[in-house]
Amino acid sequence: MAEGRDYLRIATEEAFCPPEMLGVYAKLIDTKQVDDPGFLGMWGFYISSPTARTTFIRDHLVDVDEKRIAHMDAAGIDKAVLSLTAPGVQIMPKDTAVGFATFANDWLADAIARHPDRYVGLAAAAPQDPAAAAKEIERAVTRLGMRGVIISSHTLGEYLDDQKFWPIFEAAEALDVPIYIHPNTPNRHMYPTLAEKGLDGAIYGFSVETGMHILRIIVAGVFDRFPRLQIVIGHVGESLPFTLYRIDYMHRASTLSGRYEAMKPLKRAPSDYMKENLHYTNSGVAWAPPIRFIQDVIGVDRMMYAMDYPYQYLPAEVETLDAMDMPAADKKAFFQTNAEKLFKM
Ligand code: 1DF
Ligand code: MN
Repeated sequence: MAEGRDYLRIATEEAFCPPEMLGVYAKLIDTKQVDDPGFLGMWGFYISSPTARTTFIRDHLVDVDEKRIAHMDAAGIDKAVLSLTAPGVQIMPKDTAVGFATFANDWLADAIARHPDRYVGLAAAAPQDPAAAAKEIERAVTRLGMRGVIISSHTLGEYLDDQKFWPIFEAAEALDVPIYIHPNTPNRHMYPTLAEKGLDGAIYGFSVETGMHILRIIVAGVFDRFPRLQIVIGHVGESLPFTLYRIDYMHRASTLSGRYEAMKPLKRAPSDYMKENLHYTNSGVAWAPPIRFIQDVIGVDRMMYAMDYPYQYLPAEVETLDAMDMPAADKKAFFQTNAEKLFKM
């Protein structure tokens, strides 16, 4: 810890991939073997574009040693929670996905073993095979020491509110580890309208896709069935906290009028789950107003720091966040202690 600072900085949404994953993606793209225009649009670009930004991203996703540690040191990041970059194995054919999740988790465990004071990790899993995913989550947590699970929103257009995926929630709840629901590109029905104006990616489409996924999970009653389950969402809660009041109001209005077969009354209001089953990070948003807003409406103990390396590596953002006008105890919760508790660091 540097002088003048009484907190560690723990970054909680930090992406990596084994180099082999870029090879798998290149093949999926070349052979157009995948029915997901969001993936083809995003990774078709990132896999081969020669720009400075995309080259930086490729070079640093696959590095978990000298370059990444040097960047963490330069930005003053003490520890990182590493997770397989989106969409991870969720775009791969089922058998490939199951095998690659195991490979990626072993690869990450090796990296953590080389830098045990700097990294912890989240386990990848393949929802394409829910039973195998639950088993791999258990192996990765109990044998490899992973501190949670990473899921990149939809899996080939399917969402975790579908009960066939609930073994994943069951495993996470039983193991007492959180699931980080990271963005994926919007599903193939939403993608064209967003991509037409360049809005499919991190600028907006990621939040539309991922915020919807979280709401699907809430209204499906997942937290009534798994009341101790904890889910983490980035990008200042994919904007959901801002309209928390309206989500509650309209959920109540719709359930009272019985308008939707798929929207049944829940035990509690949506905002209750947002306050007791969700954790939030500021990934990609180095801006105090929405961070303080979430601390205010959700709770100081549920708002955590994330950089979103290597997609958004700006050491100056760390200084901006250090300088936030915020009580010292709340800033320490944000940068350090909330992550330590949730990820058992
Ligand atoms: C971008 C950002 C792309 C994130 C990502 O996956 C991603 C980007 C391909 O900036 O285009 O995961 N991100 O997490 O911020
Ligand atoms: Mn991210």
